[in-house]
Amino acid sequence: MNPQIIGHIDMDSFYASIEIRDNPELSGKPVVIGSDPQEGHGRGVVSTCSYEARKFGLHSGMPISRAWHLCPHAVFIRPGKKYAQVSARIMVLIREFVPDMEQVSIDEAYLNLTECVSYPAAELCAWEIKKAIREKEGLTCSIGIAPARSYAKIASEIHKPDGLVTLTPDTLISTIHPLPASSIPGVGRKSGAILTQKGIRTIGDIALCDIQKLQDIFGGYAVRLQMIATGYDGSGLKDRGPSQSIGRDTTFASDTDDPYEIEEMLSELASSVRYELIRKKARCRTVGVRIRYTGFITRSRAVSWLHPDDSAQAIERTMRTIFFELWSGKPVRLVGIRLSGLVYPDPVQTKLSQYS
Ligand code: TTP
Ligand code: MG
Repeated sequence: MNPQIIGHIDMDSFYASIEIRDNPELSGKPVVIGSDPQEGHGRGVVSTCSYEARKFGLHSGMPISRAWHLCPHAVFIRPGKKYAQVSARIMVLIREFVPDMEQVSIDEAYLNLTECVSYPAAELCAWEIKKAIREKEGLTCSIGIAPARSYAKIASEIHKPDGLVTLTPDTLISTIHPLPASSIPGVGRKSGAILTQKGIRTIGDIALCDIQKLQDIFGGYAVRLQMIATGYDGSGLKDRGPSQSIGRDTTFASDTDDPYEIEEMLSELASSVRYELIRKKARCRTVGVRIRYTGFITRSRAVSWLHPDDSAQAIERTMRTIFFELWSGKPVRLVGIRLSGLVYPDPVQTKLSQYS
């Protein structure tokens, strides 16, 4: 099995960027999303702010009155309702490139990039995701790629906004050790300040710190913290219960532009994923096909049915339709098929039907 490659994607100043996109006059200005500042007397907090506003010291969670005093000429906007819809569209887009993903907040997801096999290939996939989000949604994001979840999250922060940082097993330690200790997920502003007081400033300092000292501050989290700092964390995507999708892909021994060869391979993959579907006693709602051309340009599309199905005809027919939509005639390196939106039999219904 290949060693895992994990990605972390996080949209840049998400709510603020959506407002700026929808009102280009705001571009380049400090924009603050939050409650009404009432000329410095407002209650409530900053939800987020543009990177221009951050130059004045503003950040999420700051009292809105303080934000107003620090930057009274900023444009203050009340949070809108559209953010959830934009988020949902972005998550669908990301899933087209990386079906095995785990959304963790409105603008953040972990990606299992292991099937890219190499770090350069994972990076190309990340560039494509960034490009698609920019073209389709007019927004930028930052992506980190690393051997584990925690390092991917650290990496995505390094060159924000619009960053892409890859930490390979070889560069991991030398890159993360000089970073502030608060770069580790779970070390908040407050505990970061306590660490600084004790002379623990960087991730490297955490790695070398006496565990007892860390336990005094972080209790049970200290061991995990030091594990991350020393480069031993291996966490991947969280187990999300019964699998929500079944996917297979194959790289051709040599790249091919023969549509019959490609179709035949897809057919084989389709019967293999269908076998797995039947074995799980599940049906699926969505069939997705992925084609990676020579040079790693990847095209994928998914089609969903109104009713879940498990028949070979439905899966094959949908697979072929998508394939001919995606097919450009150029040499192909890899093809894949994925069944998602899995529906499992309701255990209560199944039991009842045994008696009827
Ligand atoms: P974040 O990803 O934490 O922040 P961000 O996307 O605005 O900025 P960054 O470039 O640093 O990633 O949060 C995503 C959105 O969640 C953010 O745009 C607004 C909302 N949010 C709140 O409403 N309150 C909060 O305290 C935080 C942290 C975020
Ligand atoms: Mg964000």
